[in-house]
Amino acid sequence: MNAANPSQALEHAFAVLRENDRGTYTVPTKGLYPFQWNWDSCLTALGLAELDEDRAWTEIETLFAHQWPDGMIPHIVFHVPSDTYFPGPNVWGTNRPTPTSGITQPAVAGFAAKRLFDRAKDKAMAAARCRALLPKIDAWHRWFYENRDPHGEGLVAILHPWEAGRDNSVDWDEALAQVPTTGFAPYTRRDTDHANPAHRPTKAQYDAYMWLVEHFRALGWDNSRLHDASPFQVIDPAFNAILIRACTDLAALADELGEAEIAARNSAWAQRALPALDTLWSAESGRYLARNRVTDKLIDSQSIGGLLPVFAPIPAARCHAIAEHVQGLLKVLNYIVPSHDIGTAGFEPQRYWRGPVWLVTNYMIADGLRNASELAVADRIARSSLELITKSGFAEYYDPKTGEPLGGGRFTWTAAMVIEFLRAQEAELA
Ligand code: 9WN
Repeated sequence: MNAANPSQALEHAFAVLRENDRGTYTVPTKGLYPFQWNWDSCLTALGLAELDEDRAWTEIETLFAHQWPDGMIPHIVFHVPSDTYFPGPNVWGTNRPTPTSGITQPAVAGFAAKRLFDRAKDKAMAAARCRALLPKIDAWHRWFYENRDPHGEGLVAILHPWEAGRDNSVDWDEALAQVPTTGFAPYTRRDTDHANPAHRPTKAQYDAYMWLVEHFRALGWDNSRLHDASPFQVIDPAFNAILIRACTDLAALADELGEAEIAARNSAWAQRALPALDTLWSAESGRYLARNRVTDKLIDSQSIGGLLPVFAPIPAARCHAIAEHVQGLLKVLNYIVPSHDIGTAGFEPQRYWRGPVWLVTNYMIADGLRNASELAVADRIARSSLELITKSGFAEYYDPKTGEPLGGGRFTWTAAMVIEFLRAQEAELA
């Protein structure tokens, strides 16, 4: 379904959200992803708010109703059974009242809650909903720093590529090579029934994903043990930057609502993490690099993970370098921002997180650039995003050279981001 003009695009985006709405949560797309995903839901709430503010808060509340006793928010909540996705609840074996996965995802909830609150037409309702959510989001942030930064360096590690939300990024290749790929139960993938296998992660990557799941399950999903027991511990600059932004936003929100302790704690986490994040900056690459915590080595990969930190309050000079880098990509690509730089090792324009464009990462980069007053580049990213849906509809992701739609169709967070980009465009014209 293509969208020729802004009002049509908005109607199409609302239709996709309605279609994927399951009452108290949304699915990313039917078939390929039939459950609730963590960061999809939080970003989708921004689009839902344009339809119904109450429903937008419910999206985040439903996710947080499945918080683990230790504070973790799982990356998938399996609300109702479905056999169209693998791995399902039995493989995870987390023993939760409503089954969930056992790993987490980027911590966008704090950012989303603040944005919803700032824009709320019904401020009294927004304040009440936020007051209930604040301690839960705060507990999740604490969980990150306690369990994923056990040695107190200010940066948290992901223990599974799915946690980053950029499943098969080139960033993980080196660390994933250290994960065994034998000794787990035979399995049948379901993703390749719904999307072109040539555009999805490889079998070798899935084998390592499954080894890690079985390893953590054998440790009883005890988060106090998983970090040190994992052969895969990677410090992703994007993941850390999103957490820093969430802590910063939660601190501001808590302050506004008179929750001084939560405000002080989250502000302190962000202040401690920012200089630590800066140690990942590479002047040569003009971006941040991931670090393999097991080997203590920086990972030389030219991915979008190194540009996404602009979403956090990083120094202006770093924002400017990232803006110039993104601008430069337009000389070699029709659509920005690719998940991996064209012309560098590992780039594949159609394979999942190894080259294609996603509207959610575009949104976070554009938001950060806007905050840093890099308006021209932010606008250019928004334009590219809207050109993509005009040409190719509401796909999961797009080829940065041709704009071809890839992966799942009628995708929820793509629709939500279109609503966001159109909203910003309208505000500028007003
Ligand atoms: C694993 C739902 C999710 C997104 C991720 C994206 C993809 C899942 C998968 O789909 O991951 O979590 O099975 O491919 O990489 O970012 O949240 O849209």
